[in-house]
Amino acid sequence: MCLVLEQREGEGTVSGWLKHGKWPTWMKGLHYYTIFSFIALMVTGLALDVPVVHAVLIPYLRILYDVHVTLGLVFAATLLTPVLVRFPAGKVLRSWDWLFPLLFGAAIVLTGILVWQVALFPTSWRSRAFHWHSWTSYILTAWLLIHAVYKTAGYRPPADGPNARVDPSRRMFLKWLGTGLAGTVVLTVVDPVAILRKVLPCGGGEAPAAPSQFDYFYTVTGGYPSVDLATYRLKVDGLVTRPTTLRWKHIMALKSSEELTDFHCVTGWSVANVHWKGLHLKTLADLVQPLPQVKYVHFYSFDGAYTESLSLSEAFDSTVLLAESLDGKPLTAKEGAPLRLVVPKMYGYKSIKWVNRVEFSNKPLTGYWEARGYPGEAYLPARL
Ligand SMILES: Nc1nc2c(c(=O)[nH]1)N[C@H]1C(S)=C(S)[C@@H](COP(=O)(O)O)O[C@H]1N2
Ligand SMILES: [Mo]
Repeated sequence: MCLVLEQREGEGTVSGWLKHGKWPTWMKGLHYYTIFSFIALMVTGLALDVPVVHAVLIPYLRILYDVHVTLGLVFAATLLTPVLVRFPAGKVLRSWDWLFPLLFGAAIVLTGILVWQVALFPTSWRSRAFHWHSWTSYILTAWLLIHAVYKTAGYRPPADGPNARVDPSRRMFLKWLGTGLAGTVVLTVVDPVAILRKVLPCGGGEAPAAPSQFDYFYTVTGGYPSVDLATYRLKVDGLVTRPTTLRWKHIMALKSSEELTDFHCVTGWSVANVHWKGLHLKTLADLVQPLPQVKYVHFYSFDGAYTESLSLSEAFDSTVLLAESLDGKPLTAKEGAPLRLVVPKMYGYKSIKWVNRVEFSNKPLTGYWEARGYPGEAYLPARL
């Protein structure tokens, strides 16, 4: 009888749940859902972020990306549930238990949105947001682990310490969430780490990254192949009148063009203002004279695994280059030397590195990533 009365006294209120140690089932469920979805977000996030893990999970990256975004959006919604919960007078919760996940959760969600909505925000925001997205996630993970250890050990913080009990009114909750969001915007726009590196003589060791520097180099074969320019050959064949094999000096003698573009990998990182130099596909086509029935251009890499394909009109777009130099320097092996495709209007996976064969064809070819679920037409979403 007594038990029933006590339960009723605190029914539906946070104070009641805590006082009687009885959280309603849905609230408990939500708490565990948030924790497990965060773990799932970390696992899928790591798969997308860490090149070594990335390389192993290649066939699943597309699905992992979709799962990551969906889980992230639901995670964002669960962060907002305290807005809906009634906090009556006398409620008791520990401040850091709320403050920390809210600040960092908000930062993670917001940077995630900046990364995901590639078309809506400037490229420089996207690249910074990508870094902050990982850092805030690692920090929240560390906190989550500490939190879990303390909770399982049954630790109760002293009443007057930094973990003292507080009264998280809805207003306070919104303030914390707002601080997280505002902090993220400041971090993303101002990029204090870059400023610190400039200001502190000892800060960071390496010189600050130039805006167009690539941080990530991808390969699907576990290595970066290299070739001697003296023995390098570019085969241009398929349905053409005059198939040919070009030596490096022939390629260098062809008319070259330059492009200043942003580069976006579908997994979230971007590089702003990349300066490419190379040749147009039209220049190659003029050499070999494709037959009228040609509809596609296929590209092959001497890494032995990667392939890509564009429709003839996509390939002849004036921004598409077979690039031999990046920011005024010849490509390095990691960057795809000596020749890589650059398709600025599409996601990075179209930009195949280490190209040694260009084939004009009337049949479509399923490229490396296309065989693993990525769309063949990889146009970036149009900027609004
Ligand atoms: N041969 C080859 N080309 C490739 C890749 C690869 O793994 N192998 N990765 C692609 C992807 S997914 C991207 S985002 C860009 C990355 O270019 P980077 O390695 O120069 O940063 O190269 C593309 N071209
Ligand atoms: Mo990519």
